[in-house]
Amino acid sequence: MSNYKTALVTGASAGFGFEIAKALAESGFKVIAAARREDKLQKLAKINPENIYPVFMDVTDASSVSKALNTLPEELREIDILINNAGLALGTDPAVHCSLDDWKVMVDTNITGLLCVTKAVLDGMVKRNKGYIINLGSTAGAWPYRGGNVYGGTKAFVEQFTRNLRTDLQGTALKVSVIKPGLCSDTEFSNVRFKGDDAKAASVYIGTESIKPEDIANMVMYLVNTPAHLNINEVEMMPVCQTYGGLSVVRNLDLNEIK
Ligand code: 8X3
Repeated sequence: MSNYKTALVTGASAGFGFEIAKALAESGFKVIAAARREDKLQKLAKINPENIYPVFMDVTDASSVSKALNTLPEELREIDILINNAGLALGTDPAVHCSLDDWKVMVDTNITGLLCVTKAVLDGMVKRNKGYIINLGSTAGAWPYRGGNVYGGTKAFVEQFTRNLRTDLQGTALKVSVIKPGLCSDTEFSNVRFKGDDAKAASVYIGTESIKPEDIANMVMYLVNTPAHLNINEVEMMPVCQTYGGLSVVRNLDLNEIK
């Protein structure tokens, strides 16, 4: 095990966050499992009550983040690992038909939320010269697809912020990585994206063997156990059944203005 002892995982109530928190706790880390849904956090905590400490946190609200961190028991105050996992997608409509409110929610959670939590732990990590921040990006941040508009934009932010954060931390022992998964099943991602239309959500994965939350948790465990001198900057993951879309061409396109 690495010399990291304490980990904070956001979005720990389901999906990647749940599995990452579970895997870290099973490996002996003390895990602060943060999310808004306390009932689901309690379920997680029951799996490993000794190592999982559930906390209510709304990552989009800096005061909620600081309140949660300020009320941690003394032995959990020094956070060594931050897994910035909380995030969501809403809709796959083309930009012209999207709701501005949906866009704002994605920006709030995927960008502002990640920044609120990062800011809250970074100072302590730098002072102790010890820490590892792992951000959950997405292939959507690197590879555009129809309907990915703002979701992909927020994940492009996560990717570039990770690089810039790492650059700013040069000269410290801190590590920063971004994991960019492609198609992942067995999470609530598509159910949230399609606003509770579970049939539509399930159809995304028909006939695929997609990435599972356990695959992401395994990758996190690999990263946190790398030797002190090694920083894995970026990990892009896709299931074997998925690959790049290629560039598309519309034929006989009408370029005349509609009067
Ligand atoms: C999840 C990958 O392709 O559904 O971030 O946007 S994708």
